Amino acid sequence: MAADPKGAADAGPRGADALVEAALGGDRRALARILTAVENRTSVAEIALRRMYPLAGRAHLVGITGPPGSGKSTLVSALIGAAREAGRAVGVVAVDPSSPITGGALLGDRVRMQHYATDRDVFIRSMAARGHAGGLASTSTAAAAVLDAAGFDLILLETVGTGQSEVEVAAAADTTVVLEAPEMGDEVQAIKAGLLEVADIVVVNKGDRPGAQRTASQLRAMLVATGRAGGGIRDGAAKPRPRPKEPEVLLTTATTGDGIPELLASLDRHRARGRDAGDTPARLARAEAQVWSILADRLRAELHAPANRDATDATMRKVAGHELDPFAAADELLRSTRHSG
Ligand SMILES: Nc1nc2c(ncn2[C@@H]2O[C@H](COP(=O)(O)OP(=O)(O)O)[C@@H](O)[C@H]2O)c(=O)[nH]1
Ligand SMILES: [Mg+2]
Repeated sequence: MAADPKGAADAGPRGADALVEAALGGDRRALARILTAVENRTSVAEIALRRMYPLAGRAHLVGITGPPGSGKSTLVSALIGAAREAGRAVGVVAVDPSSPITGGALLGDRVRMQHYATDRDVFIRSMAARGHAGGLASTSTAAAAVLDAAGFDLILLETVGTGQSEVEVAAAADTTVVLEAPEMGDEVQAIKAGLLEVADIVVVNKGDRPGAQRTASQLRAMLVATGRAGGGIRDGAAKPRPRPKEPEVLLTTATTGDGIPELLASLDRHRARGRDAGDTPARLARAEAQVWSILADRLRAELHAPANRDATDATMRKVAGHELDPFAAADELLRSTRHSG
């Protein structure tokens, strides 16, 4: 296998098939190359996902989000340790929507996780944002499916910031963990309300800091006040996602491991509840993110194909000149794809 992971993008169909079989056989470098293809949305990714998607669906997908500095990466590292002790294989996808270049902001995290560099049942991957809106959720979901098919039992999706796209990525997991830390200031309070809406489990990290207990109590009160029990959230184009149970609020100290076994147990309980319910809302949200994203890619490719490109450009110019409204333009473009297809 070539050392250059970018080479995956140039592999032909036969190369792609061999890559997938190698990854399924436990070749971690092949797995890394497939994830690069997924990130770059190349044809290798399509070949790999067509083969691997049916093999996935067993792993527990856990989204971890929260304000920068709350301790997400430290917590992920602690969770890896606890899950490995329980004999589980752990995949991590660290999603960084702010960085156009893989790795940038996450380099520090990767160094921190070097502890696991020699453990073949731990696979850590960072991913940058690519493409259009919604692309991030579908790319993360596809990466998780690849790791799932490759046999990882627990897949952690760590998101870097607290923007809408990160929330969508985290909320597409089976279980969404929202991290907070004590005394993080007023701006964070504003973010909190939105973040709490997607939480299945709320973790107050830095339990060793003063005020941690109080922060936990405040969060519990907020969850009751916002009536999370009867509410629902929106996942992109999906229907409101029912939240039948108020999230647990747990205290952890990621740096020492305090509270981590309890968090793992809470994750398992949430997963079990989801299984009983058929996993429907989160899994449907993931399916939709992937299919809508592929549809958008296909439609864009078709409208930019040589046969349609000039007409597409002309339509766009008419909209720019206010000769045509954007809805009429969309109608026109959809009709043109039906005729050419
Ligand atoms: N005191 C204390 N510090 C922590 C704890 N967890 C993380 N930190 C520190 O908080 C800082 C930010 O942690 P990091 O995991 O990078 O946060 P992230 O930005 O959410 O990924 C680092 O200096 C960590 O060592 C904790 O439980 N207690
Ligand atoms: Mg981090």
